[in-house]
Parts: sequence; structure tokens; C-alpha cells
Amino acid sequence: MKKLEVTLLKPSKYRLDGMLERFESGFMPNATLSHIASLTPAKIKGAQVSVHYVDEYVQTDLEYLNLLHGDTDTIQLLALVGVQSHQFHRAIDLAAYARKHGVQHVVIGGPHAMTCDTSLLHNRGVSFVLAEAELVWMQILHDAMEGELQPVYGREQRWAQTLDNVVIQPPPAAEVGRYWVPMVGLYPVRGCPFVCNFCSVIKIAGRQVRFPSIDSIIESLKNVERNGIEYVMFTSDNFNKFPEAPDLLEAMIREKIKIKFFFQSDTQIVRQPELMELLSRAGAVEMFVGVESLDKAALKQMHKMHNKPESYGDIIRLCNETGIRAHFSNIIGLPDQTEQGVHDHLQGIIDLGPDIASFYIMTPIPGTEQYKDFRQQGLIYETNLDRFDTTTPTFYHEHIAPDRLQDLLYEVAWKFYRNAMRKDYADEQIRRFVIFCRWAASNRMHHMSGGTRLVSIDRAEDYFAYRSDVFDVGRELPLPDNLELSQSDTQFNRVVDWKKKRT
Ligand code: B12
Ligand code: SF4
Repeated sequence: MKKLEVTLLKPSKYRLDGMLERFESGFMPNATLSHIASLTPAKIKGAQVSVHYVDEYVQTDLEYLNLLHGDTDTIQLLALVGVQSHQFHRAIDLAAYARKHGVQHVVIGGPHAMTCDTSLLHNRGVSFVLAEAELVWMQILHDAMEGELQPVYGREQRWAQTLDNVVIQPPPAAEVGRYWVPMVGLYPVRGCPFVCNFCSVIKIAGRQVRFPSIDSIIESLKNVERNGIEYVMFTSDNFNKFPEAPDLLEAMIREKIKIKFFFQSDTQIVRQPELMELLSRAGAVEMFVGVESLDKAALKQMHKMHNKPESYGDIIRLCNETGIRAHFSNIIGLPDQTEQGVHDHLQGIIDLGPDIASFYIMTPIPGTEQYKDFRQQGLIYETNLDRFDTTTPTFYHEHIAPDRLQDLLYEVAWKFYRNAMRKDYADEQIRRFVIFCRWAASNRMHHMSGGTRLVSIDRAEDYFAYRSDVFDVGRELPLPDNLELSQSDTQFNRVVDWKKKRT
């Protein structure tokens, strides 16, 4: 019986000049790769399954493309995973490359395919996944063994109603050492009950808060420890809306898990001092929180009225009291913002004094309600999906020209970190990170987007012939429409009780 060889590949992206981004050192390992690898059984229908996984951001030569060449001794499946909108062009190029080189089965999944209409590219020998892996991955593996994939998976149901107790097997420490931040991602809880119109999380993970058993999360954490890795990022968007968070944190303390972790929270954490105290005791070192703006009118426009700028100082105080670093995430270039408004925002953030800050340019991300609105109003001028990466201007801004907005992004980040470097950091690691962020901004790089030490090998045009041959499309795809939810998903996403425990 033929063996099934699965290659999981997280595609990189094309830069503004068409070069494919590759880095000698990545920012942090990709969580989707280990997540889907952990959902893959060792055997299927009696045949052995082997899994290779590739993060293209850190491939500095082309050897990995050999995995995208078919061979007659095995059944091969290439899965392009965690594909975001700005990585989608690269994903279809890799899919086309693999098909042209004889790989029988190719699928594309992740945020873009889940939230955007990809039907233009369907039925061309590459399959698209519109749902969470938990719902369809086993079916895909079976179909690959049977000889034929379906063109589309998960059309009727995007989200699993409950999550299985999957234990994650993270990559070994040596692999993680290739990244600037040696931290692996685990996804203990997913879903966000809010309705911010610029956010694709509520379309990717949905509004229902879902999670596996605490025991399975603890087992995943123990695997991380066994692999000699010290840091975890809980990739969940609102860890503070996890009704069983206290149970998990207490179990981590009880089991003496020594991992330090980074988590994300919404601003309502300010009302949860007990949770912060518990987080700190369980090993939390940094909290990423989307403050976005200090302007109430702008927050209202974003449908993010649960953010109360007057509480931001209290969030920092809570962080300082519990010894957890505050990482404030900010959006600049909001529709009514002027250049002076961007500078005022920066000054407001510096005055508040979070340890870390990230700045993003407002981009209507495909799949979101804001994108739909902006498209309907004819406000989006950018047509190349590669640019929808939250560091590039994409819509007509009333007050700030695109080049100036792009400059402002790096200017505010540089100024923030120039100021942060004046602080006296007790922790050497955080000091190094602050230096790195300032260096990234001065080199016009976003510290989170990819890595350091860029390696230039190949460009979009090197793959264009494959793309046009397989998909019969032009150099740029038309901007996609949003993929609307099925009736049952709409129903599932409507009423949210995030306080409900599993048992
Ligand atoms: C963690 C995270 C990061 C981390 C880690 C990145 C990394 N190296 O992995 C950091 C902070 C570095 C980061 C950076 C960026 N991020 Co980010 N990030 C996230 C976050 C919070 C979680 C992603 C994650 O790891 N989830 C856990 C894994 C297991 O889930 P998953 O990938 O969604 O996969 C599930 C399904 O999508 C599906 N699936 C996925 N692939 C496949 C494939 C197959 C075959 C199948 C069957 C199923 C399947 O099944 C999986 C399990 O259910 C998401 C928000 C979110 N909740 O989705 C944003 C998000 C993905 N990021 C986003 C963006 C824009 C960025 C940046 C461009 C920001 C920037 N300018 O710097 C960069 C790009 C970095 C990069 N190189 O990819 C956007 C993408 C928007 C879009 N629609 O394209 C998101 C959705 C946030 C948002 N609010 O909109 N990010
Ligand atoms: S609170 Fe955060 S994750 Fe939730 S919808 Fe708003 S921006 Fe998205």
C-alpha cells in the first residue's frame, strides 16, 4: 500500500517590489503548522502517513521546493496552511507549482479562503478549505488516499460547535531557535464575542467562545516543556473571555508548569484584577491588548465601543502591579485622522507608558464588514492583495497621502521605541526586544511581520507562468468579495454567552 506524504506549508508573501520575503531569522514559529500536524494521524486506512512542515518565511534556499515535486511511489498532499490575504498570491503560486510538478493533491486553507470568495479559482485541480481544520482535515486525508479531493471543503459549516481534545506536539527547540522570538503558539480558546467591523477574527474564529478540555491544554504545555521550549504565545484573541481561564491557570500552577507566556486580551481586562493576578502567578509575562485609538468617535466608527480610553492608564497600572508587560496595539490612519492626530496619538501613548507598542496602518482587511463597506463606497484604490498586510495604505484617505502615511507608520514606531529605550529595564530580554523594534522601524520594517536579515532569491514573476497555466488568471487577481456565512453559521455566530463553561 502506498504511503501518504503530507507537506504542510505556510507561504510567505511578495513584497511591494515583487520579491518573495525570506529571512535568515524568522520572527516566531508559525502555530498553524504544528496545530494541523497534531491533527494528523500516523496511519490512515492502514497506510503510513508522514508529515513534513515548512515555514516559507525562513527558507533561505529553494531546496524545500523538492517537496513540491510528485513521485510515483507515494501519494502526495500539499496543504498550504494559515494563508492570510496578503499571502494568498504566494499560496496559489505554490499550489500551481506543485500541480505542474506532479503533486496529485493540493489544498489551500486559512483566513483568506475562510473569509473571502475564492470561487474564481475553484475546479482547477486545487482544493479550497472554507472551514476549521477540525471539521474537514480527516476527510481531506481520506479523500487523498481514495485518489481524489473535493474542489471545496467546509462550504456549509465554518466552525466546529465544540472542539475535540487535541494535544499539540510543538516543534523541537532546535527548530524554534531559528526565530528571533523562540516562542511557540498554542490556541487554547478561540472566538471573540465582540463585533469590531475591521476585524477578521470574528469571521475566522467566530464569535462563539470555544475551547478543548483543560487536561488537553495542560498536556500540550507539557509537550512544550519536554521539547525544551520556554515561551508560549496563547494565540487566542481574548484570553480574558475564556470562562475556564482560572481553571487552566490554576492547573498550570498546580502542575508546576514553568513556561512563560504571552497572551492577548481585550481592554475589559481592567475589570478582572483577580484574573491578572492569577495570570501572573501562572507565568504570564506580556499582555497584548488592542487599544487601537484614544479617540472615542473613532472607536465608535470601528464598533469598538467596549474600549474606554479613560481606562487605558488603569490597564497599565494593573500590568505594573502584577509584573506583566503591557503591549498596546494601535491603529494609525483612521479615516478621520489628520497627521497631527497621529502625532497626538503617539504622544498620548508615550504618556501612558506601555512597555511595548505595535502600530498598524488602518487597512480594510478582506472578509471584514469594514472591507465590504469601503468597497461599496469605492474607497479602496489598492488592487493587489499582497498589500493588505496592515502596513500599507490601501484606501483613499481624506487627510493623509499614502506615502506620508507609510512614512508615519515607521516614524511613530521609531519615536515610541526611542523613548522606550530611555527606560531602565530590569529584564535584559525586553531591552533587546526594544532595541530590535527601534532597529526594525529605522529600517522601515514592521517588527512583527516576518523576521530579520532579508534574503532575496526569487520574485513573483518567476512563478507567474505556473499561476496562469493552472488558474488561467492575470498577474493580479480581482479583489475578492466577502464570503458570506451559511444560514446555520449566521445563527451560530449570533447569540454569544462567553461565560458558559464546558461542563
Ligand atoms: C498569532 C497571530 C500572529 C503572530 C504569529 C504569526 C506566526 N508566525 O504564526 C504574530 C503576532 C507574529 C502575527 C503577525 C501578523 N499577523 Co497575525 N494573527 C495571529 C492570530 C492572533 C492567531 C493566528 C494563529 O496562530 N491561530 C492558531 C492557528 C492554529 O489557527 P489558524 O491559522 O486560524 O488555523 C485554523 C483555521 O484557519 C484552519 N486552517 C488554517 N489553515 C488551514 C489549512 C488546511 C488545509 C485546513 C484544512 C484548515 C486550515 O484550521 C485551523 C484550526 O482551526 C490571528 C487572529 C486569529 N484569531 O486568527 C492574527 C491574524 C492571522 N494576523 C493577521 C495579520 C494581518 C498579521 C500581520 C500581517 C500583521 C503585521 N502587519 O505585522 C503579521 C503577518 C505575520 C506572518 N508572517 O504571517 C490577520 C490576518 C488577516 C487576513 N484575513 O489576512 C489576523 C487574522 C488578525 C486580524 N485581526 O485580522 N500574527
Ligand atoms: S475585540 Fe479584538 S478580536 Fe474581538 S472583534 Fe474586536 S478587534 Fe477583533
